[in-house]
Amino acid sequence: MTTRVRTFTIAIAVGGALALTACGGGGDAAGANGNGGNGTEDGTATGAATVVTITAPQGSANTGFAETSVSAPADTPFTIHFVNDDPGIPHNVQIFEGEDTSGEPIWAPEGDELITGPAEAHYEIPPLPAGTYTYNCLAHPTTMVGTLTVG
Ligand SMILES: [Cu+2]
Repeated sequence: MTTRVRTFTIAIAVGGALALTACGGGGDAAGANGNGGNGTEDGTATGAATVVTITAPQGSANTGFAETSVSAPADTPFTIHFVNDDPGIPHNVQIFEGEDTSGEPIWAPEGDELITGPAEAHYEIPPLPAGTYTYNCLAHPTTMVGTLTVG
């Protein structure tokens, strides 16, 4: 009879505490699935890669990127998903430290490659220290420009 009392106690605990889910009996499968969702949320927050989308809309040579400011985590590799929605016009994204874009970019696509819309590219950016950066398009550096905040 003492065993039954303990079983009840465990069932209540499973309902309220995620830690005990793994130890629960097969009868609690539905509850375990529900709790699994919470674990996924935690994993996404810490383990998934950051993807930053930067879009060149039609006419962006004159009007600029759709996103004039983006952010990324410090000291962590991230991906820029560059979407060129400008038919027949080549664009890209390159990154400069600080606000001065007169020198060499700290990151640019291999071979300074431009992609002609409609097209997409995934740029793998290495870890950057916290700070403010500027991105622009090699072909239209004064009109297509934005701020990347890393931190
Ligand atoms: Cu451009």
